[in-house]
Amino acid sequence: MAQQVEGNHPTLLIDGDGNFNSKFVEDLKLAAVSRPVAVVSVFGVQSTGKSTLMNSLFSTKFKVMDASQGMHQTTKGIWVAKYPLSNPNGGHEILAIDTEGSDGIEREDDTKFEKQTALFCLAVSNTVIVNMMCRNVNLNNGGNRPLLRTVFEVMIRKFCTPRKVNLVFVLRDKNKCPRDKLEEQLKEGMYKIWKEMQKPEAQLNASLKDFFNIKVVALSSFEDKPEQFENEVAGLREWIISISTSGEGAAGSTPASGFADYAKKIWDKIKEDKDLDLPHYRIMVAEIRCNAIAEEKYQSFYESWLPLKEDAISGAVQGFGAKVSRKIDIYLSEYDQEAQHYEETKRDATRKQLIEDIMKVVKPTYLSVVEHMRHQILEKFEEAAEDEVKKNGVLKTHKYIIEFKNQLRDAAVKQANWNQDTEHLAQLESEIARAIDGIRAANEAREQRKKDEREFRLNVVKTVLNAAAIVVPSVIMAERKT
Ligand SMILES: Nc1nc2c(ncn2[C@@H]2O[C@H](COP(=O)(O)OP(=O)(O)O)[C@@H](O)[C@H]2O)c(=O)[nH]1
Ligand SMILES: [Mg+2]
Repeated sequence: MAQQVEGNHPTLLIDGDGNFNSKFVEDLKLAAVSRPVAVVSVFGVQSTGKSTLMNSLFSTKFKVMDASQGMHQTTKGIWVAKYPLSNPNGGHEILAIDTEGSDGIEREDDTKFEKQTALFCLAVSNTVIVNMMCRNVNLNNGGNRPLLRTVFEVMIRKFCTPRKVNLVFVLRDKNKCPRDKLEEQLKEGMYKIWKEMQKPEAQLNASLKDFFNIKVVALSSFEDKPEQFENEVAGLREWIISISTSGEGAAGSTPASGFADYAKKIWDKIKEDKDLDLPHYRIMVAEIRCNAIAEEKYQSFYESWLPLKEDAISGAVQGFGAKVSRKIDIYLSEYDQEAQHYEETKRDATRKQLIEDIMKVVKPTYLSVVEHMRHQILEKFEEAAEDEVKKNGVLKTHKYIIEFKNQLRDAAVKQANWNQDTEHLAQLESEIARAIDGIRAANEAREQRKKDEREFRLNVVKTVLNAAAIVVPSVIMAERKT
């Protein structure tokens, strides 16, 4: 299909017959890229300078019509190229998508591919550029009205919950008509389409703004004022990259390596075209990205937790709870920072899962710390109990329970969803009660023994005395006889 290409050279993503080129990942060397990808695509009527604009914006080499060969379609299908200046140390990989354009005579009777293309671009892009000539803003076809209708319908019918796409209208060949006026006319046209469009029951009151961040810019002519055009494009480039990589319209950033799978899945669904139920891009991407971030944070936590675990297993660690909680906080706040732009419900669910996974690691050690503390307290109690009984005749257990309560507080992991303090306390109380029973039983046995010994001694004395009572008088008698 496509020859080996890289960098700013484009590669075919979907050909004019709707075949998906899975090799585009190799062509663009995307497989190993873990950075998120931001996608900018372009729509519009054929031969209005779309490919020229993308080439100026992203230093790509999409095919441009050679005017000397007559007006004909140059970009068949959907093409993709990498913006070569993506920051290699971070930030986003920027992909530019060029489409063949609408209303070309080549597909006069067939708007199916055009709709499929629109749907595909909306599903995978952070920013969609709608390219049109200033002078055509008010025309039906030149003003992209049929295309816009398609785009809006696709957006409202195929994505059940709103996802925001930056929709940037680029008006070409700036003329004397002020941009504000053009913007007003353009928006009027859009709101009219939106109002007239049949909406699904659930979306009757939906507003255009729920789906799109709409911006309008005008550019000087590339043909007549090339320098001005380049200067304006430089500003536009910075701005488009910024809105595509941050804020609402960027919420769909997916790792470049995962983009291929997603794009393929979307295209397969679009081609099946049964009542399309696209996996919500934002949610799907949030799931992929948040899981990846959570996995990384889990690993980092795990590594930094091991020494603490070793210490805890070999004996109770002073301030165990605070130490663990602090560590967890570090990785959770890193997660929050890195996942902040992704869809909220997925982000929160993944965060909850991350905490649960961390707790699964922490809990056995926490329990062994608690057990260690309980044993120590019990030993302390048993040692002191003997003395206390001797001194006061009573056993005071309260202070041991309080001490254990304080220790439990010290060991508590604040992010944990378990709280078994009551059980731990009950266990210590019953162990102390058992110990008290033991001490009582031992005391009673001792007392009994003493009593028995006393009685025994008394009996011995009595027996001796009795014996003496018999023996002594007979001895006296015998003495008297002698
Ligand atoms: N008037 C005018 N012509 C342009 C502009 N940009 C490109 N063109 C010319 O329009 C023709 C079609 O350009 P191309 O980028 O292939 O259009 P596409 O079919 O929309 O991708 C080429 O001859 C370009 O040189 C522009 O800003 N103004
Ligand atoms: Mg083109």
